[in-house]
Amino acid sequence: MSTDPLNHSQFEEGTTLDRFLLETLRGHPEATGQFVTLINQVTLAAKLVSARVNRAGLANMFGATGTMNIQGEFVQKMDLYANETFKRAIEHAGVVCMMVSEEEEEIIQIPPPFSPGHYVFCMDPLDGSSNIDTNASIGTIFCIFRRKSEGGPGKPEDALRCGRDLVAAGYIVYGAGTVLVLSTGRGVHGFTLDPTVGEFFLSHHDIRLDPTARTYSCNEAYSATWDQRLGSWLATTKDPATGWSARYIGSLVGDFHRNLVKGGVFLYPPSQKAPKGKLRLLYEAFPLAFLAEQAGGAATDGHGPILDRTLTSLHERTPLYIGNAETVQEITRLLTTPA
Ligand code: AHM
Ligand code: MG
Repeated sequence: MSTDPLNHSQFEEGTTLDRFLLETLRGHPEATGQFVTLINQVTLAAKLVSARVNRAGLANMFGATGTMNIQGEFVQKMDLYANETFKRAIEHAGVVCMMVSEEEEEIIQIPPPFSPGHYVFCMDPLDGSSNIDTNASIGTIFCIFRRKSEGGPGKPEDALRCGRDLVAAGYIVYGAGTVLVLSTGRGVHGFTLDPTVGEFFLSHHDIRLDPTARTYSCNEAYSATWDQRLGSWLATTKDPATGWSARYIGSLVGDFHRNLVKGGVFLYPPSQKAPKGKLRLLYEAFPLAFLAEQAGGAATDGHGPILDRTLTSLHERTPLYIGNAETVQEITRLLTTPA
């Protein structure tokens, strides 16, 4: 029998996420029961949010709440629902010492009477939510650190970390179907929710980014104020002989998922509108960079690998170039070469 824990033949049709975790984490002493419990709570919240996203038009959940979040963006009703749902599903389980959310300025502490656990859960509860009224793909992006502090409530140092400290990352995309993509540092795997039985089943085993794909995703309307070297690179993709095409939803999780499955590169450079980039390092760039590297791709901020960065503030923003390794390296080389 193969000793490779990720041998595909081991995962017959109908492998649930739960079984996959139990089988792949067996024999890894660092994987405690707390980790599996945390992922189980994440899937519970994902099922609840998925059900609500599907019914949003009927449940009066479309549209904005009328308030702005700490990022200066209009909060959608579904943002709040997703934030509360993930918090409530996780906080009582005794598996995290704190959480961080795009929707909350400060660290989220675990309220009494619940006990703190080993992990730190960071999330964008509903990425791309401004697209919800149009039925486009949106999703939850998350990453997980093992705590650094010794016990008791979590501390800022548990989240202000280097991306290389991550132990797991993933996202749930609520699209035509609901798919959870997860990596615990041993490849990237996708699980599709069967809503009729309420289970996530393995559907995308060991996803690899297609290195030959020539698709880019970016908001090209901002390109006039990008670094000129990037503008020149973009111009070269317009030569029909190069075979490039473009796909952009305006939902990071939807765009990234498309590129992960079909191959491609996503760019969100600094622009006049967003001089430091728009995306957040901790709960957008870190998790997707972890997944991209695990799938054989790369992610940089235009200078170096995203995962080499150390977070200096919870909601720090970053430029992001992510996807096929070769294209990401080419763009990074261009941006680090003096003009
Ligand atoms: P959000 O987390 O508030 O939804 O914002 C991030 C979203 C990303 O999903 C997407 O890639 C980006 O904003 C789109 O921005 P733009 O409209 O500037 O192209
Ligand atoms: Mg987001």
